Amino acid sequence: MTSHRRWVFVLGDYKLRIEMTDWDGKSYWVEYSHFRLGDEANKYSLHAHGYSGTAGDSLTADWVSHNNLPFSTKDNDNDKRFYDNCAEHYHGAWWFNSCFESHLNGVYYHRGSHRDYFVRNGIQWNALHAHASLKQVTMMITPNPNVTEEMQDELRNDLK
Ligand SMILES: [Ca+2]
Repeated sequence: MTSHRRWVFVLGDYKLRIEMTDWDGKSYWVEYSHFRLGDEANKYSLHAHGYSGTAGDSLTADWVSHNNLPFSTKDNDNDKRFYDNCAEHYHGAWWFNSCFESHLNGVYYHRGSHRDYFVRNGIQWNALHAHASLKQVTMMITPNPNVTEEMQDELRNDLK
């Protein structure tokens, strides 16, 4: 049964909703109609598609996409920056590129200010604030009910 659960996790198709509030008290949301993670061998890579929302797309927009990138932690550097460890530098785990357009596991800064304007290691969603940390963030997933056999095949092929 364990493998069954794992199968569901890897191939499951989810909807992702992220709600964010900044220190001005303004709230924003984004949704990705399809969201799933790669398996352990693929280092839990990010696969998100179908953006909608009010915050702007700092996860999958072409010029800054985090799509298909593996998850990085400070002791597991899978990012695209060869000369640095993004997770260590920015104090949090994420699907780092070199390094990020969004980073929702950053340092919590009261009032949103960073100690250093150029460090940018706070809770970041660059489409909202490139140089200020967010006050509150919630990431939620819910399974997509209508995953067809065809879509499952696509997901399987995608993981090969
Ligand atoms: Ca690196």
